[in-house]
Amino acid sequence: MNYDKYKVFFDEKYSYIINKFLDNSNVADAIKYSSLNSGKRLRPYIMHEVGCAFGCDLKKLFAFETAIELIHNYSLVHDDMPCMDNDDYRRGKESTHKKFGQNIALLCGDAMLNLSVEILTSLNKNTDMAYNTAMMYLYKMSGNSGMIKGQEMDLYLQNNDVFYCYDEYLKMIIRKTGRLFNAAFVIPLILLERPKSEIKDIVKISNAFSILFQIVDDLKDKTENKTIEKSNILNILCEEEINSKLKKISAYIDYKLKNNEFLHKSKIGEIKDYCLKN
Ligand code: GRG
Repeated sequence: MNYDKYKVFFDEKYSYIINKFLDNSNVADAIKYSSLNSGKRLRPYIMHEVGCAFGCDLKKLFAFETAIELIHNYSLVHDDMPCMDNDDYRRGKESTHKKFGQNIALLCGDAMLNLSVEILTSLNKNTDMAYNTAMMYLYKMSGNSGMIKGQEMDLYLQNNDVFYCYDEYLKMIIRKTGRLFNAAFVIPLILLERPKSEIKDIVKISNAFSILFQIVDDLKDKTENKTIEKSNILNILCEEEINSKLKKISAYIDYKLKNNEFLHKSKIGEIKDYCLKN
């Protein structure tokens, strides 16, 4: 399925499922406001594409596609709050705490994380060990040793006068941005109980993808005249060096995809090119 078709397909099902779980409340309204009808849906699309390439059960996988997007959305709601990045706008509209207040935004993020578990445990009944392992992987990647660790590293770098080089940047990015992409790439293989060697190879592609994605995102801060934060790559390398890194990472991803028995015909290369251009 191409990206535009997938987005329509995903948004329709995602919205239906989320609405089914929500009551009438401010927190429910904040969840709808922050997670429906917006966002690029890259993580679920990657998961779907990898799942299709490897022959995954798409019904089981869809629960994970929904869960990963909810986790991503919760992280953005919390990331925008004054105690974190303090952003007033997200996806072209007021950020959730600006619209609903900090207390509701905090609860909205917490509720989205919980909702992701509720959805995973109720959409698919009679699940097997592989399903449980995939769930464990998802929450390890998003949790304290994964995405949250990356955010903590980012905060430390922002708030302390420490030497900050490209290697430190990579360590932080691989966690903050990369762990959720790891989950998007790897979960279909866990569900299919593919061998560890294959998973290791996908993690390499996924790490390279995350670095490319985050570097492009950092560069946008300059073109959009936003404050360049201390942990932005623009504070570490000059633009010429950054562009040369991007070229190398992109070529590496192309090489790895070309040589992967399952992914060589997938749309992952197109998603990477889309990220480079947008
Ligand atoms: C638990 C208090 C608390 C906070 C969690 C972990 C965390 C805060 C935030 C990390 C999230 C973050 C800002 C990651 C950076 C990755 C990034 C550039 C996200 C934007 O992703 P896109 O471009 O967003 O895919 P859309 O809007 O398209 O979904």
